[in-house]
Amino acid sequence: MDLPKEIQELNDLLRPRWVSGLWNVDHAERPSDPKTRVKPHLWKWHDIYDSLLQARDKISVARGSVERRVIRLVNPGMAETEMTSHTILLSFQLIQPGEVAPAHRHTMAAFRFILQGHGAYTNVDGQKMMMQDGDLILTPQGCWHEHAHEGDENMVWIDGLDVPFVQALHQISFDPYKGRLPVNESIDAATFYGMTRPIGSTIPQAPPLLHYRWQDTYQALQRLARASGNPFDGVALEFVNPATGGSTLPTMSCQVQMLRTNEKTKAHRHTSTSIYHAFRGSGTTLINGQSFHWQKGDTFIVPLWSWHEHANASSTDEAILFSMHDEPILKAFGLYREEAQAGKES
Ligand code: GTQ
Repeated sequence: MDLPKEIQELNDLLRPRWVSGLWNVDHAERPSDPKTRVKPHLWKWHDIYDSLLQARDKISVARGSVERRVIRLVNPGMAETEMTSHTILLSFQLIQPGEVAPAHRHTMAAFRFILQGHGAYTNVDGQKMMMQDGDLILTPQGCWHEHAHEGDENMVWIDGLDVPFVQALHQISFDPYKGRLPVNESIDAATFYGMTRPIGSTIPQAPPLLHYRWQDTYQALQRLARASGNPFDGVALEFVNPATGGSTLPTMSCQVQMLRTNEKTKAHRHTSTSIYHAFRGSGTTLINGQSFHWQKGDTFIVPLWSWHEHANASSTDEAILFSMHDEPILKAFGLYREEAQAGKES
């Protein structure tokens, strides 16, 4: 900006006092619509999986070296921070038979969505949860967690963490755990599942629900598919925290949706950012007029306030998208807005 001489002189006077005039604010930085550096992008499964395989041969997981064999999805608009969005870091993790990803805890909350393999478990504060593909497993902030693999084939899952949001609040903190994290045999998640507890148990309440099994999720999707759909998302479910009725985690909501054969949704946009993983099937998502074709294993991001609509490409197979959203943060601060595209055929 070319400022008149007297304004420049005034600014020069104020600068060493660590104050600044609001007249210096560029009006372009006050857009009527929210703006973001986050770019729409699609990561192909082959690139992610091959990166994990390359890392499998070169990175071994153990305390003292690398604690997690993790590949992060870097948003092309955020190369310098290597985050997936301004609120969420999405990564893929591979663990080999016999490996233990040592226990630690941190102020970031995490969820895992399991993609392939058998025989590994995550231990969260003593709850040992065997991982099966399609399962969703939560690690709320501050919980000790360790992953270990007792099976005989590689396991791969998605990690979603609220790292950039917690970082923006300057609240990152992290503690390693000394040794192996003990499994609490009395908190058998399979027995409790948040609904029952042994007679005589001294535990004051059922432990938190941290494990959402694919068989339950898929059954619910199939049941909903027979009943109704959502115009923007098809047959869509949000995973719920039964203790609060709210989202899975205070900062992140996890959802799953089925697009039935030939199903095409209507366009909408919202102030939250969404990341989708194609768990089954294939299709196309239109983001602000740009087509993103996805197949099983691909992951793509819809930045905030971007128009988007989904279509299942197949007339024979259903498509299933698992998705993660920063919507709870926006809602907590009264910043959530949603708009349906006007003038489109209903
Ligand atoms: O598995 O505990 O992708 O602590 C990033 C940080 C995974 C994990 C990540 C973590 C983990």
